[in-house]
Amino acid sequence: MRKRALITGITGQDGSYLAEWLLSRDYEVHGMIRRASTFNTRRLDHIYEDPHSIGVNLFLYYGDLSSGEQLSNLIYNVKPDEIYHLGAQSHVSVSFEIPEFTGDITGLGTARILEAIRRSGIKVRFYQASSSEMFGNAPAPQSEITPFQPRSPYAAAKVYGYWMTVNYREAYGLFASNGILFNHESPRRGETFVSRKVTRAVAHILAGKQSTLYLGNLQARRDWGYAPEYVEVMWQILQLPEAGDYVVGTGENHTVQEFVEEAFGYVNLDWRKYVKIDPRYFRPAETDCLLADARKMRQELQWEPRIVFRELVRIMVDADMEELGLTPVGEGNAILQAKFSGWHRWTNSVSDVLTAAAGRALDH
Ligand code: NDP
Ligand code: GDR
Repeated sequence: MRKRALITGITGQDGSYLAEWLLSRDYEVHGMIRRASTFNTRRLDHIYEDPHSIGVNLFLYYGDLSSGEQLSNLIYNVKPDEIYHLGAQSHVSVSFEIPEFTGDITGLGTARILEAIRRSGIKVRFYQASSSEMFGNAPAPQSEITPFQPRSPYAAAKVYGYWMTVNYREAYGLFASNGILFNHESPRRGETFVSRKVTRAVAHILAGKQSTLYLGNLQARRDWGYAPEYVEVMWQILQLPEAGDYVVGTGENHTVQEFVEEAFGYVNLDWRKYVKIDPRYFRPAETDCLLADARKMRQELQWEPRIVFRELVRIMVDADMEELGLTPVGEGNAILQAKFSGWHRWTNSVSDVLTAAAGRALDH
């Protein structure tokens, strides 16, 4: 029988890739989206199917993580086999400006779903999108046994969600797992996260549309991977015989400055001519150094990242160049063709789904 998955945060970077991955594995995919006055389904338009057609496998519903009642109704009506809880206010810097909202959506939102599952009595496997940010300034490398030291309202909310997931597993026997994912990026990354901010700026500078890139702390170190690989891992975690908690990352980290150097260097630009520091992008507290010790993941799931840092930067710069109508350097696209041509629902390149979808809207 066809499996049924419910995804919160389906309009986000990870949710959109996960929906594609699950559709390619013959799942029926259900997703919760927020009503907005502007279109927020851009990352899904290329896989959206008209509900009037026959054989539709993707279904979208309005809802919000602030409403336990809506979540209960959704879970009861859809009766999913697997729930991937990816919805969140996911921006660390923004969480300092809206800490209460972040706690409500990113923290309590998880409790609302877990409680809705418990009350429904439905046998379902639950995935919680936990984060390396929970480690804060705990010494690197960080593994499943590293104690959390959250350094932002976002990270504190994720620690709550993490422990609620463990608690529902222990208290009620729920199949509930945490994926503790380190930073993962892609051409679909939100434009205000540093990786995409940099690769977009490179393309805009080349196109003559931007002259300065304002950034904050260039010395923070992150373990950056490629998002489509990470959604495969989310699925793998829910296929294991037992629920558990897993660190997922590449085991290689770089400073923000190294990301900048790599992106500008790829197109032969001297980053020093364009990058300026704006203290407004400094955070009240920073997570300085994240590096995954993903040995458990490697052993239990035989997972190895295929796309490494240098390649990730090239994929993202190529995509942003294409999106602006520039001819990409091409190494990024070649890497994708060679290493990742499997289940992506795009035809020629990483960015054509974005440009093809521009201006289209879902019919709700
Ligand atoms: P995005 O910010 O791209 O996506 C977040 C999703 O959550 C969007 O679909 C957004 O909807 C939705 N959302 C936000 N607020 C609400 C709400 N009140 N009710 C319902 N839905 C809401 O995040 P990513 O895809 O990058 O990340 C997915 C998850 O994984 C998040 O929980 C994130 O915190 C976590 N994570 C991400 C990592 C990364 O490096 N990307 C690493 C570790 C964890 P809308 O489109 O309408 O804004
Ligand atoms: P992060 O990602 O906070 O790690 O959270 P982000 O890309 O926002 O920041 C990474 C590092 O870059 C520094 N930085 C800047 N960051 C932003 N956004 N904008 C800037 O101009 C800038 N300049 C320097 C930051 O200070 C930071 O050190 C992401 C999110 O996806 C979370 O949801 C997820 O849980 C973690 O990754 C793992």
